[in-house]
Amino acid sequence: MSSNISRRDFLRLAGMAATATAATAAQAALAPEARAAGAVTAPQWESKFGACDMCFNRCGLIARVERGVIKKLDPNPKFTKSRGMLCARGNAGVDQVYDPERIKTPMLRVGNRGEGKWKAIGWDEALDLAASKMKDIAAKYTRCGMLFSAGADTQSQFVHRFAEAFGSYNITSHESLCLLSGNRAFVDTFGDVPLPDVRSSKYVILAGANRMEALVTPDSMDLMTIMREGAKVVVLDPRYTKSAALASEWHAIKPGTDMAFMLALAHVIITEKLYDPKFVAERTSGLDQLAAHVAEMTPAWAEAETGIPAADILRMARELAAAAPAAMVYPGRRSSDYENSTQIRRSFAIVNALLGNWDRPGGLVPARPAGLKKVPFEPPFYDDNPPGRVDAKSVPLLFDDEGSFVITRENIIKGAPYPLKGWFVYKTNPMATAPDRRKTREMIDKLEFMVVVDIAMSDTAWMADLVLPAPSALERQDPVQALQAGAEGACLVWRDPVIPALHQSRPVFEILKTLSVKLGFPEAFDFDIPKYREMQLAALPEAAEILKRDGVYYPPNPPLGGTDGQPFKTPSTKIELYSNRYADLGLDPLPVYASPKASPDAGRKFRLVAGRSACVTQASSTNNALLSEFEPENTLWLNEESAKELGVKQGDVVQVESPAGKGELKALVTPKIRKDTVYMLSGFGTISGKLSHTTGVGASIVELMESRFDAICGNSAIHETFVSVKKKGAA
Ligand SMILES: Nc1nc2c(c(=O)[nH]1)N[C@H]1C(S)=C(S)[C@@H](COP(=O)(O)OP(=O)(O)OC[C@H]3O[C@@H](n4cnc5c(=O)[nH]c(N)nc54)[C@H](O)[C@@H]3O)O[C@H]1N2
Ligand SMILES: Nc1nc2c(c(=O)[nH]1)N[C@H]1C(S)=C(S)[C@@H](COP(=O)(O)OP(=O)(O)OC[C@H]3O[C@@H](n4cnc5c(=O)[nH]c(N)nc54)[C@H](O)[C@@H]3O)O[C@H]1N2
Ligand code: SF4
Ligand SMILES: [Mo]
Repeated sequence: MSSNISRRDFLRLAGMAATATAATAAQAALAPEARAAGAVTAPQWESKFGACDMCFNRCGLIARVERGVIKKLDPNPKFTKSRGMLCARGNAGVDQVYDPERIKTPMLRVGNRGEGKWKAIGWDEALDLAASKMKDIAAKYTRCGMLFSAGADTQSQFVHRFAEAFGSYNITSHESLCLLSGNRAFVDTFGDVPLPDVRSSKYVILAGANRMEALVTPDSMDLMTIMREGAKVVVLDPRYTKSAALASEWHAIKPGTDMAFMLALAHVIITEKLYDPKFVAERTSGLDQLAAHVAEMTPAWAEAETGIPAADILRMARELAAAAPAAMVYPGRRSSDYENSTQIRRSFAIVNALLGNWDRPGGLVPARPAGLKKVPFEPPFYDDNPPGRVDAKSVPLLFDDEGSFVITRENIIKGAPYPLKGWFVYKTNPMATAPDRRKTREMIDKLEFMVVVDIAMSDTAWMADLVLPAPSALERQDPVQALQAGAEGACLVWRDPVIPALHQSRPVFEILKTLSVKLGFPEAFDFDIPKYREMQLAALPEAAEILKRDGVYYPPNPPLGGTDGQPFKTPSTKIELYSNRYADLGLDPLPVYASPKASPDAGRKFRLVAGRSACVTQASSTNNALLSEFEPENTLWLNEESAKELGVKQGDVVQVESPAGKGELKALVTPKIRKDTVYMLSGFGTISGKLSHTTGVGASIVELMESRFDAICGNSAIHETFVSVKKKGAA
């Protein structure tokens, strides 16, 4: 909505930005031989394969490099997972490389925490310091006194490996702020996290997923294609998103009521016997209990909860069932919404199971074989360590390898069950992505040492003791990564530098390898990246050559249906409509619906929800100069009737307040959101002194969000906050 430049202008700007901001960087970037010989002798143009890193989709790309300067990024046509697309953020990847605000050298904090006083230091000093601080913490607080957090990245596996070798169980990632409740739900129902085969689907219900802006490849493009071919896409969202605008049908569902909608679908599907009887009898367990559970959950009942007309719910249930198994309740991705998100997502899984849309075209399909080998490693055992993670046993079904960032943070603040005093952060920015920024700050204040490896001075880096500069994905060599694309199968990508790393940046792999020597466990990193790739590809002898030739490799993809007759990885070996495991743990074995709690405070009338823009990645690409042309600041989406009641006009500055914090930003008065809901984009109102596009611009959504989490798995719950809104200066 805020975009006022065309796609063509944008692509031109992307090229120009590379030329302008790269002028000096170009000198540094030239290979030494080229510099010695004079730039004229360097090849004019080179095309090099890469994989985008502006989000986790890792779309295959071709970098056009002229004399050591990246001029343009294009999609790799052989990378069919993204259907030949490189999105706006992907194009703007050039600016991430040549961003003048990039961290250039290791930086040591010299002022108070968060004050922004830094001293540039050399790598030797930086890594000696990191090693000695980590040693001190291990000696004083055991090895579990260090927390390791790594975001979505091909090299994050090395952070996990390092943490294990170092001896800490405390590892978190972006996942407990993102998708764990959805994963929990599907693992506990299907025994696995299935993938949607959107391409062959005839009917898709998108609930709480905005695929036309929150891009997931190939799903986003496939939704467009199937609609052109006559498939139906239904969107349930309290906001009129771009997905809603493009869909066949949109319902402004009341936030927090999706489970009522799904249980009503199950009611219709069961009472009208629209389910797949053979599939349900042979492959699921608990139909009778489910039937009894949803007996009273009629479309009329769900209408009162969701605001969606009963006749529409009835019709959608019938249409969905008629299209099955080439139909789906889209499983979604981010599910860090509510305290009962695991159960909400279980209701999604259950409707899919009734329809028998498993391992068939157009339904949910199992992950396909990728053929990558794990690189083995036996972590040492330290007998003075505490028995488990700092967040262990905090919720009934924590994922042990991911834990819960929100609960870990709470326990660090409390110092219980044991003190945790050091933090190694790689490529994740919890100061901007974990709900309740003041709590993250409070946690950081308890630490004795914090080191952040990032490309930019994120708000998290801004709080650190030591900041280490990372190269972008266009400047480094990465291991092989397997990506899944529904029925199309897995594909493999890797990265080689398209230009030498700028400034003094060093990949986290090198940082960890050096630290592993200094800390006395060099065997954990007893390889370089080429050797590591070789080990990963041991079972795919032809893959390396094809990766070099095409920039992507497709392993053999067996046809769908391979799991027919096979047990599911659940305790009963069936899809569990009813979960005995949940019953044994004292959890509801079927998703039990309760109306969402009203605001505890009459003054705080609006539920605050989060969501994506196609031109912003999470909370951290907002400082990209090209992308900020599209999203220069965030605004508060406020329904026009609510605005009228509050006396707020288009563009007025409003004050938003919650028990966690407050913020000021301009109002976007719009019919595109429910009266009881407000929305703002994440990634603004930053505090870092080195994010000039976002610091002091708009408001921070994490300043407003309360610290809540899913009761079953500890995933953050970022839609549980009610806020008050008033015009600035109004009483
Ligand atoms: N351009 C872009 N693409 C991305 C990303 C990005 O940052 N930018 N991030 C990637 C990542 S990590 C993820 S996890 C995915 C996230 O992609 P999605 O899973 O699609 O998540 P969101 O964009 O957060 O969309 C959630 C939608 O739910 C709506 N909503 C809020 N409350 C409710 C409710 O109670 N019920 C229903 N039915 N809807 C509700 C919100 O208004 C919002 O539009 O996107 C991925 N793709
Ligand atoms: N308010 C709010 N909170 C959210 C969400 C939301 O929509 N709104 N979404 C949630 C979801 S779904 C997710 S997945 C999480 C994501 O949460 P985060 O993992 O924190 O994601 P980003 O905001 O993308 O932060 C990525 C960090 O990596 C840095 N970076 C980028 N490229 C490189 C590189 O090549 N090397 C290194 N070392 N660093 C690099 C960036 O500068 C940035 O600091 O946030 C969750 N929290
Ligand atoms: S969806 Fe866009 S940002 Fe994400 S990897 Fe693909 S091109 Fe890059
Ligand atoms: Mo995410």
